[in-house]
Amino acid sequence: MSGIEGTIIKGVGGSYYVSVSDGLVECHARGKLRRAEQTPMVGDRVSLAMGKDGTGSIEKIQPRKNFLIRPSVANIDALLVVCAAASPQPDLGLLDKLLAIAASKGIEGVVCVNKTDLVSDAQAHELAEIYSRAGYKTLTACAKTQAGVDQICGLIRGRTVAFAGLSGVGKSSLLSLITGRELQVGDVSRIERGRHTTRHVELIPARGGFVLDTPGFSRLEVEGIKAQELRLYFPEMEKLEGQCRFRGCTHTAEPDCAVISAVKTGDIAQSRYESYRQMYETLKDIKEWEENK
Ligand SMILES: Nc1nc2c(ncn2[C@@H]2O[C@H](COP(=O)(O)OP(=O)(O)OP(=O)(O)O)[C@@H](O)[C@H]2O)c(=O)[nH]1
Ligand SMILES: [Mg+2]
Ligand SMILES: [Zn+2]
Repeated sequence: MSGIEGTIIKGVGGSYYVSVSDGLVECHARGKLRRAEQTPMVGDRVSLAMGKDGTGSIEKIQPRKNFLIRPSVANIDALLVVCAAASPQPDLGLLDKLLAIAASKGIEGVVCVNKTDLVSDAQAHELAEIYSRAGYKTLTACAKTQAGVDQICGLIRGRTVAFAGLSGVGKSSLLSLITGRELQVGDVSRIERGRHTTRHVELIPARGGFVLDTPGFSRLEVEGIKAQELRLYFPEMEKLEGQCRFRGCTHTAEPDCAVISAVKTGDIAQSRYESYRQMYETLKDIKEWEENK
């Protein structure tokens, strides 16, 4: 009876919808999972037992490769951090924060500059280049003309890719093109008043993998990262590890710091370094506060 494997794509009330090789099965969690305080999450790989009525029960949750808390989702392979070339203006601090969080969880961070129709090619390129030079896979796209959508599809190929970024950057617009499913697209004026259009968390099958819109992920906190490890989650700084005078250099105030030199020569983008400093200060304070408790 058991032995069917699948992936939870959404949870509604107490039910979970599990994608299996030949379709979708509505499931409930077994009491033994609840007693073990194992709550299934969207993205979980699970083993099912089928009941006579065609619904299933989740017998076992496979160990998670990683998970995010808000939104609550497991086993993400890549985080596509979407920004708009304009409208809304790019928030580089947020981009850098999302990319560092992804890295800290072992998730590949990829940058997508959308709405390239609103700026010159040179402007779009300049923005993208900050990230390609830092060592990220970087794409440009336009949901309006569908340019660049094929490259995003190429990124998915059998993997689970979460889309993140400020409200209004075009995540749902791109996802609609990729999945062929009509997702709610918001109008910018309403979004600018701070309301998110996208709400529930659901994996959508696409290109042999899954994609996921992450409403509210832009407000994510950097909790869980240690200040002294942050430098390892900025690839262009990680690359210079061991080249500063002091071992474990935090790249903030130490003399003969290879990172600070690289910022001066322009090899490391000023905006990236500023984001690092800002995150570092926040994380350092969290730690001190916890130690003084
Ligand atoms: N000019 C232009 N407008 C776009 C593009 N992509 C999306 N838009 C518009 O931008 C607005 C917001 O798009 P959404 O796809 O709803 O943005 P979102 O990132 O899903 O926003 P939230 O769900 O609120 O997080 C809509 O009016 C889209 O039509 C683009 O490439 N060019
Ligand atoms: Mg949306
Ligand atoms: Zn240093």
